[in-house]
Amino acid sequence: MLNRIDLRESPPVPGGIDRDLLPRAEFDVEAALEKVRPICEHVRHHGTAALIEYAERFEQVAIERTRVPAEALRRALAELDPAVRAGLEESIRRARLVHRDQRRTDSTVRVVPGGTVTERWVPVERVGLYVPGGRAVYPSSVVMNVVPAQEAGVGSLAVASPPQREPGNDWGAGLPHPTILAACALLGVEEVHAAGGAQAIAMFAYGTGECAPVSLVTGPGNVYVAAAKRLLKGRVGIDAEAGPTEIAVLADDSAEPGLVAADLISQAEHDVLAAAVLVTPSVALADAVDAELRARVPAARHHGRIAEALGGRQSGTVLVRDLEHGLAVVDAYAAEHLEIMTEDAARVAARVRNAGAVFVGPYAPVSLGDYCAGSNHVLPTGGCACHSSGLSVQSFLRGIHVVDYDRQALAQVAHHVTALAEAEDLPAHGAAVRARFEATATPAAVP
Ligand code: HSO
Ligand code: ZN
Repeated sequence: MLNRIDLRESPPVPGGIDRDLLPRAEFDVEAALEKVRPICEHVRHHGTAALIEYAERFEQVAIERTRVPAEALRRALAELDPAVRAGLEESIRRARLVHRDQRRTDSTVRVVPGGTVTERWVPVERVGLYVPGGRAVYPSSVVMNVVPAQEAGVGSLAVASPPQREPGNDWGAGLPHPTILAACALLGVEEVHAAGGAQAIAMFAYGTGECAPVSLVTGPGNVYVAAAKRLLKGRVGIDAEAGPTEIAVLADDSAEPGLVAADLISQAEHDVLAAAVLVTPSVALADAVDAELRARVPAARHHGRIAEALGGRQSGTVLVRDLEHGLAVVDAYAAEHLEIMTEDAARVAARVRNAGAVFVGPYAPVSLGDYCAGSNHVLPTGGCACHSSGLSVQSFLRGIHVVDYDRQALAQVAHHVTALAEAEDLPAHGAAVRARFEATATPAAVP
């Protein structure tokens, strides 16, 4: 079922593991850039009119405005399935617990007497959260984006999600999916726009008559959304260019093959490009997981895309010499989600360096984290976990250094500034410091 990559005999390379041997999806953001550029320009110059035009062209739905009326948000919440509402409420409650704890407090360091540096944490003023629509309707992603932004203290929050053509009820055509609207209403988000794809990102970046520009855009999306983020980065901040979802499982003989298979399938369910990777020193486990997959995939509702994802070059079983080697492989792979299904899983998990999120032992499947663990599910993909983190309160804050030195404290260090400025051939830098003392100072104060 899964491609097998046998690294047991592979010689070490500089850095330990040859990443090119590991499975990984092609996600060609570069190629999408050229398609996305004119769309962004059109939104920049024509605002809402461009968004109306693109809703017609890409979503085949006529809209008159992007802003969702408050009444539609209220109605969506009133009509939400009570079980889904209860699930979302629990998801929100747990996410708030975890994200509230991520808040930062300002701190002041007294560098010298009379000289302090304070780090002040200031929330981004206005944020745009993109929530995909179409095949992927994820109210859980509304929770994962909105909760950290709110806990960070972001004052102004706008959500965008594509307008639906066939809403499945009698009132929602041209609006985002009703469950998305209901999730927004539950979270107290009042500004929601029916806008999808690259054009939604451009709406946030440039602003339109209906949507004020934002400073930061977050949220997952397809390759066009990722390309628009890359294009407009700088004009707006972005969280990450989210790629297809990934699960890696580091497992030994103690793992239950049925659970490993169930978890690989759970993320393969997202997308034909989703990646499911098993890393194990046990050929017996690899064989047993394959057998479980063969039995389980045909019975799954989305068996077509699951089979394609599992059979794709981005998925596979990597055979390693031992758990030590396995840890080196999962670190080199830097999965979005990494499950540890080994003996003494907590100890093994503590040694992982690169992963978006780590799930420890048989009772912490990735799908728990997708909805109700309290952790965030917007995580770095495509190997970016070796340098980036998932969405958090920190993503919505800026740390501002406030430098406060008095005359004495500046005098004490002035000669060092002058020397460094001279070394960089920037004498005006040194002069700016000396000027403080030349005008009013007694000569003795000048170093
Ligand atoms: N596993 C996805 C998130 C998600 N799963 C949303 C279900 N709904 C990426 O972390
Ligand atoms: Zn998921």
